Amino acid sequence: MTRPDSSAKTQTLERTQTQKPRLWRVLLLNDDYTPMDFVVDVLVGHFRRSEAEAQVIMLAVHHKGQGVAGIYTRDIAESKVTQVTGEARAAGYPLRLLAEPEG
Ligand code: NFA
Repeated sequence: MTRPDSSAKTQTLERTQTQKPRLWRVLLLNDDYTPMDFVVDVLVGHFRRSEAEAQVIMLAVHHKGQGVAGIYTRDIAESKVTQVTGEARAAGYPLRLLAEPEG
């Protein structure tokens, strides 16, 4: 919809629908050293996965090289990457994660 601004020299575009934020995938990357149990614990503790789901995702990453841990808005996705990477380093593991836009 358009309506005249108070000056009547310009018009303002109005939209009824709120824009949905673009979503970001948090990817989990395989490596040779991070224990499988640690990866499963990360998926349960940070990505709201059940133990069974976490096992499936972990094994898919182990065999295929990478996989999706979860999908979030940009801020949440980036803070998951930062938090989990920090936990992995603190535990002495090289686990890598990254956030990428969907679509
Ligand atoms: N490949 C790792 C291992 O054999 C397990 C792993 C899975 C690591 C998924 C990172 C991501 N211990």
